Amino acid sequence: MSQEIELIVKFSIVDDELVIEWYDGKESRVYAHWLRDHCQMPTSINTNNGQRLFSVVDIPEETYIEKAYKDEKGNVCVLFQPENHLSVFSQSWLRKNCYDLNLHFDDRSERQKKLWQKDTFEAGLPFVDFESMCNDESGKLDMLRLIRDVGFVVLENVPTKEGQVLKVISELGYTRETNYGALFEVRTEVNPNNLAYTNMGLRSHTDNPYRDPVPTVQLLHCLESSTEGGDSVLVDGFKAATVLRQESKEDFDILTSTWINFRFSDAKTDLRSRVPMIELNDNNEIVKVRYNNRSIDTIKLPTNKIRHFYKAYRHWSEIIERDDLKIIFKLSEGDLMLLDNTRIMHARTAFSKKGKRYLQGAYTDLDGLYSLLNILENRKK
Ligand code: NM2
Ligand code: OGA
Ligand code: ZN
Repeated sequence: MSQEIELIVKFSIVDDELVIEWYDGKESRVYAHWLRDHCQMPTSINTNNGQRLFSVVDIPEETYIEKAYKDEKGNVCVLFQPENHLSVFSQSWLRKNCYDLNLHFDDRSERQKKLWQKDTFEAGLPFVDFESMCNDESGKLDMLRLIRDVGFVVLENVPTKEGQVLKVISELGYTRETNYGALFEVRTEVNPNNLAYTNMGLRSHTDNPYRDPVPTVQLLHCLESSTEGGDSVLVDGFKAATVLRQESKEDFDILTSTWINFRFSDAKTDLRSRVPMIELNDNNEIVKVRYNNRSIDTIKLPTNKIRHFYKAYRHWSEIIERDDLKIIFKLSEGDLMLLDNTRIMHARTAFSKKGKRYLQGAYTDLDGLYSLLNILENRKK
């Protein structure tokens, strides 16, 4: 007898549901329309690519299960009327997919993350060697898992020559080109269009909140570093948001429900967005933070909301700057930092005019990186 047959002890039809008793005492109740919609037969899904061939409106509204039985292989066969449509489900498919046993897939919410603060990294930052990331599947896997779980990673020993940010992206996904170019140079400029291109300190921020959708991963590669100052600062924005929620649910609710405008403009560009600073999913879990004090556009709110908003906004900005949440370190020449720009806020301290600080930056997106991560993780199974 195969393993398949042992998963389901018994099943029966009760009203519009298939009721399944599992080997471990659990019970599932599966609604007829859902079961019909998830039919795995070649008439329902393309056998090569797994894509569904019909729409939910093609399923008769009056669909019901006429009978259900096990075939000789232990598969569960379900006959749907009025279509007279037979679907065959393997027991393992049902176990893996029954909606009352399985949480939906999620790689973005706070629930999936290892939230951190300063003391989390007392033993050292998450470093991965550049060569092992390029040449070794397990190096890539380590790096992608760190981005998913911790939200950042520092690649070490990246050659200090130009264009390495694009080389790293080509190993992982696709470049997200913006008005700043496919690649941008972060160094002091005369008359810059962005304060990043000065020697000023930059407070903790996420990049490009004025762009909708935002670039979800930022890369910064340090090619030269001989100035005083210019230290890097990182804060886990999801952790900071949970602190805000603990300290004042009211302030948290204001920032998740108030949409504000961000803007960036120069001679060639006028980017605008209207978004909340903290974004939740349908389960009220944090999925995105956006913050950049330099790029918040005029705040326009109803009169009765403005004071509450400012109280919450000040509270949030104060939490982001707390020392116990921040890590501070200096990127060395050859270090390349990758950040989840929907979660991690970054900052830098001001630096001296003496010496040289030269970084190259670029953006990519989490969807491409997570796709590769899923492929590599599936290979391990
Ligand atoms: N740069 C470095 O999002 C921002 O405006 C921060 C971005 C100019 C691409 C700086
Ligand atoms: C940026 C930025 C940080 C740095 O370019 O977006 O925040 O260390 N730079 O210069
Ligand atoms: Zn930045």
